[in-house]
Amino acid sequence: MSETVRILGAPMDYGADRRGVDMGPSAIRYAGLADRLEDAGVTTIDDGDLSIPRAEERDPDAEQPADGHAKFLREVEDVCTRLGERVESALENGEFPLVLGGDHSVAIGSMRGSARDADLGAIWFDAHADLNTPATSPSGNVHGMPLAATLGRGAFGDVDWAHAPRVREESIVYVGLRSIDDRERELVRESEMTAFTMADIDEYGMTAVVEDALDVATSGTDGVHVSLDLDWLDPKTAPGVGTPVRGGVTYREAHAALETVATRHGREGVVRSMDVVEVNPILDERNETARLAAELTASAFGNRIL
Ligand code: HAR
Ligand code: MN
Ligand code: MN
Ligand code: MN
Repeated sequence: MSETVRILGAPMDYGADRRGVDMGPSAIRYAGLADRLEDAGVTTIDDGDLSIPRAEERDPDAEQPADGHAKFLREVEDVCTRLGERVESALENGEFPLVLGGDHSVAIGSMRGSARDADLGAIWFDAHADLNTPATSPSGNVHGMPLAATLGRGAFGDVDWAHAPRVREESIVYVGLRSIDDRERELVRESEMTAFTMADIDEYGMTAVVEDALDVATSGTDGVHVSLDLDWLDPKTAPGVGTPVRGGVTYREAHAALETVATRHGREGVVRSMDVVEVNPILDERNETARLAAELTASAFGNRIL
């Protein structure tokens, strides 16, 4: 039986400084996402986009935690609550929720929905650790905080992000980490998360790293959330992102990684949900990064040449 993927657009840019990432869902669709997924043998249903008020209409500091800074906290919480409900109902229908961001704070909603009825592991394909709390964040941008929020770490004021978190630190794995704030480095070191940096990819190769990551994320969990931040790739390959970091994953490595996920998913059905985030069409070159996002998503569902 073929898998049904429900596409959920979350055109949110509250979590990032560079405007434009709210156009990500349109750009990824326009780049042929549904066709690429059909090539992979998947049936798609597109839910369209969540309706999200423009940032200009809101005060980023209307509600702030006592200690620290987290811009548009209420707005992000509202979007993530609605998104989480959509993710949860897709899963209840037996569908695979695929969330298109938007900045990476949408992952708070994706993971909350995906973890509602399951113990969830996660693979974080990203240049960044996204483990800041409002108190440690150098920017106040929530896209640098989704893992902290999901784990129930840090004080987010009145906002109880995680509710009952069913994502445990030891089930979260970074792949491709290469940009980390000083205080975040301590948090990652002291945590029980597994971190494969770019240096680990150099040393062991992408396929071996992703196999190990899947072993960790599936161990003792009911399924895995795959979070794909396009700034994971090298900016020469994926220029359309707000926070590029050089020394990233190559085109081939990226496909190899998602193909490894697909092989394991095809055998064991281990992946429950996915998000594709941080595509910024304003900074992109001829929609290249959005096209890559569509292709890599198809690779994750088993698209192959032969
Ligand atoms: N660590 C920095 C901060 O907290 C940069 C945020 C990360 N940007 C992202 N997330 N695109 O992966 O502000
Ligand atoms: Mn990120
Ligand atoms: Mn339920
Ligand atoms: Mn990132």
